[in-house]
Amino acid sequence: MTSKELKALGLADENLGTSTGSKWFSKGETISSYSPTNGKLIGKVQSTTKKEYDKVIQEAEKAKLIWRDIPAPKRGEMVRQLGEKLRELKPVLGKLVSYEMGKSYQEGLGEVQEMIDICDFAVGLSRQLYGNTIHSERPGHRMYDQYHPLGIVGIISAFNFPVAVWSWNAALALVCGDVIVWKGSEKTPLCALACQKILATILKENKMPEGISSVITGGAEVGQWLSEDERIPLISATGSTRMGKIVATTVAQRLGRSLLELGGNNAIIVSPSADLKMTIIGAVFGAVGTAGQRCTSTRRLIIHESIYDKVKKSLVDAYKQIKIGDPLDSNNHMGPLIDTDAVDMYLSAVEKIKAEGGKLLTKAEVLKGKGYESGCYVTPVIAEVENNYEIVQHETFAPILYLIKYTGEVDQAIAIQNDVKQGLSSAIMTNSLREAEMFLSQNGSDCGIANVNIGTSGAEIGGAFGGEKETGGGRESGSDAWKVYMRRQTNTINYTTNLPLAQGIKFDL
Ligand code: UN1
Repeated sequence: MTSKELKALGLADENLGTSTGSKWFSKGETISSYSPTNGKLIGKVQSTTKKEYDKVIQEAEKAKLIWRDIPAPKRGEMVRQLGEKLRELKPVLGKLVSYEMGKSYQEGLGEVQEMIDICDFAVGLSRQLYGNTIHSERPGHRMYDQYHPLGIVGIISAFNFPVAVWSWNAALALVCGDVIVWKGSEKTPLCALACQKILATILKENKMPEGISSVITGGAEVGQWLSEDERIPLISATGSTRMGKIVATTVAQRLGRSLLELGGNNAIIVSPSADLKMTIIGAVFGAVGTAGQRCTSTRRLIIHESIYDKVKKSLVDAYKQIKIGDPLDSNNHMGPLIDTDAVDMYLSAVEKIKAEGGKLLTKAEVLKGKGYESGCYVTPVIAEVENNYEIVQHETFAPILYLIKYTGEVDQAIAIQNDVKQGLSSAIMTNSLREAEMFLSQNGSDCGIANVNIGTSGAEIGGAFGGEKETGGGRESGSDAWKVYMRRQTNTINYTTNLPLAQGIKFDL
């Protein structure tokens, strides 16, 4: 990343960290952002102080009164401009994502493409924030429901999708008439600041006030301020189940609304009729893409015993082809983990697999030598395990793929697939219509995402994204996910001179 590229993203200034729009102010502690690709310092930012936080929320409170009065299609127009700007900046923003987070450049570009896609989606949505009309049981009465802006939406996002997850929330919240306050991950602060700069410029060009889009920076404490804050009706949080439980209980204490998108333990069922070529590509991309650090990463393969050995051999062969190294070099398939703490988690998971009786089919090691100086590069692992191992039940954010054998019919595989606490993404590779429909039925996958003949990761923007059980139940992005960003109001209007009561109740004076 050259200084010219950082400048193109507005990241050349000093003292970035907290912003209410075009105004930046930061007196907090310094956070240094190092690239996991080479261990080099990318930049320094300031974390948000409590005083600055309160200033941000005050500005947001003022701005929400103005923003909610702007017609939704006009708000959509500004989101359209955001999408246009992202198209222009896609190569350089994708590069920053790759450099600061460590995913491959292709995936960095893909992430910016998700941002563009959600902007497009939100622009259309800005003319489609529909309520229903309802036929009243009373004569001369009309009923309908309508959606109003909520106010301030707090967004907490994780390092693994340092720009896209914000945009899913931001684009929808903005067209819904909400103002946004975002705490990105302290592991990828520059990505967050770059996004804020882009949006703030657009809002300023449109002569919008400060406070429509704000960014705050810091660790769990800063997230806690958001969760506790009664001025913020909705907190949308993406990250670990551990974090989500803290956010959910804090927000629930004040009866606020939370939208949670938490951990997954995603499986692909490989049935006897599966197309093995597709299966291997889908499984390998799902397991090693983003170095296994997507919520939707493929963690488990549940393979029928009749094809188990064949699939196992093909996978081990495929893993031999995987090139690990600088994610900005398009010859490499897999980049580093986010930091050395993640490497420690990977190593400890490998130890647990062995201790519980699992068998490693590939070598688990931290790579050393030229190109691997950051200490964050590891080899992807395939392990034969049982589904009930404690470590298998747990989401490890690393490229570790578990192979589990099933016997009998597809219901056996579905039972294994559902026998975890998480419920985000799932898939079946099959050419049997009966198996596919069974998997998608009420007796099938219990996940928020269930795919047939594609892998577990790489969801499109048009669908609602999220999952059940410990994944938190929230839905973001497509379909009718927008409804959670608005408050619903039911209206009944009487255009007669009588006052009939519902349920036929008689009450005369
Ligand atoms: C995440 O990991 O938090 O489906 C989001 C996918 C991406 C989004 C993942 N579109 O893999």
